Amino acid sequence: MKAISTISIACLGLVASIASTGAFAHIVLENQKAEAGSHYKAVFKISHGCAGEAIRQIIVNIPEGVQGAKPMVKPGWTIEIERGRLAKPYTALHGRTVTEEVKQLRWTGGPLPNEHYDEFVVTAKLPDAPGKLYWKVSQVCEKGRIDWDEIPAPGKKASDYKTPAAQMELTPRGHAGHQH
Ligand SMILES: [Cu+2]
Repeated sequence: MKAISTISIACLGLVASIASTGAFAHIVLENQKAEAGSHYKAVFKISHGCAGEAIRQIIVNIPEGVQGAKPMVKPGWTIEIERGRLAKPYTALHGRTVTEEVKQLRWTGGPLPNEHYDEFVVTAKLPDAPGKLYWKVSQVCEKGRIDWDEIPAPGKKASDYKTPAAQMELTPRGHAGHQH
């Protein structure tokens, strides 16, 4: 009995602190800036269900140009990895030719109640070109789903949309170690 009430108090505290920090009650990335071409740990922050319904599945679509995506295992959730053929094969570490790439990751399980917070993690190599990078993510609930897939039109920002894709900024690569 005591343990249960402690947990629910911790949950309430977490919900309150998220609400106070923010504008963002959507699925967003923890770190929204990284160097182009670097190895990146994408942490997707999940802060609510679908109109009060618990989440049963999280779907992360891997953006074009992101290489070698790997989902972090998560107790209570099973992972599916969907791969697709690449139009342009590339050469990876150790001279290995890559003809297929991870296109989508799905975690199924939970449920993750609307009142709770959670994170889903992917590691991958980012594209080489600097600029904005958008990750389309979906949450599937006991009833209904939300697709965070809107990409801002020129001159607009994510907050202008109801269901914006998770976004980040790829900064130019550092020059350390380059020959000029
Ligand atoms: Cu939201």
